[in-house]
Amino acid sequence: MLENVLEYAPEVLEARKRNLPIVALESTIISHGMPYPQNVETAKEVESIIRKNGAVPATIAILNGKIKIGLSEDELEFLAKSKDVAKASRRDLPYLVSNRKNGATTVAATMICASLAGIEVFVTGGIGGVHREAETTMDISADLQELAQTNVTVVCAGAKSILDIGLTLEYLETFGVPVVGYQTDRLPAFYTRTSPYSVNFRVDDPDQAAQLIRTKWELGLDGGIVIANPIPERDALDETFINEVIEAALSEAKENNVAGKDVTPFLLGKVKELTKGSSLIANIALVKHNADIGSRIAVSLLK
Ligand code: PSU
Ligand code: MN
Repeated sequence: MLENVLEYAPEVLEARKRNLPIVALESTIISHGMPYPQNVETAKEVESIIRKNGAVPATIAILNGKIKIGLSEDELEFLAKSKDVAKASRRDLPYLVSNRKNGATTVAATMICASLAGIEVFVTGGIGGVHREAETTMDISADLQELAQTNVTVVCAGAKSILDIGLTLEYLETFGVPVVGYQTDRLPAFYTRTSPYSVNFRVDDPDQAAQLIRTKWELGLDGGIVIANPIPERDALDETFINEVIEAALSEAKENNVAGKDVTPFLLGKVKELTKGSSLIANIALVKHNADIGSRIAVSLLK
């Protein structure tokens, strides 16, 4: 069954044959995370950064019910432009595949597909987490459960403070997911290089990251690892400014009774609107930076 559902791009197929490092990329960030045309431009630039470092990019999505491991330029363009591609997390995959639909994969779904394709490293912007007031809404991203069980390393810029970062760390601790700072002791908060929280461990180069990842899996400890890589200094946003924006976005979400899988896209959209585009520039910069570090880690894992 699986071989009929998984479809590799030619470049990725070739990389598999030659045992080259492959880096997975998600597609929700393209369809629901950034506006057109910056979304497709960023997706292409991120792929080229990965290639420059000697790895092969595999952007993942569901198209006509096929799990695509690597997308063509036309497919990227389609995802970037289309208004009605479903946001696809773990629970959505069986429906989208069996009904031959399209879906843009979240962190959780991208981890699942990467793991099916034997890909160990995945680069994105930020992970989902425990939302603020989750004690009453029970809104906890499926990304966290995926990190608990699926063997893929996720390179990101930490978690946005649209979330309750403290509770997100508690959840990850319970499920045994190491949160590792890349050249930092503080957990980055996406737009800012720091947050009030520490990471669990720190690595300072790709080899140290690769050793930790390899060791976890050799010990039979299933599940992912978060590599938290701070946004470059020059692209970081002012902490007070972004926190005010996030508070405003959160109260609008509450007023509008936004729930379920619409919460994160709603908040991201509001933040973008209220920062008049400066959050988008920061977002693009941090994803590219993650692609650079993530592909170096993927190369190191194959040494
Ligand atoms: N956080 C971001 N940008 C994103 C997302 C999260 O800063 O694009 C997307 C990712 O695809 C992530 C998903 O997996 O939102 C989480 O959604 P939810 O909170 O509904 O699980
Ligand atoms: Mn949610």
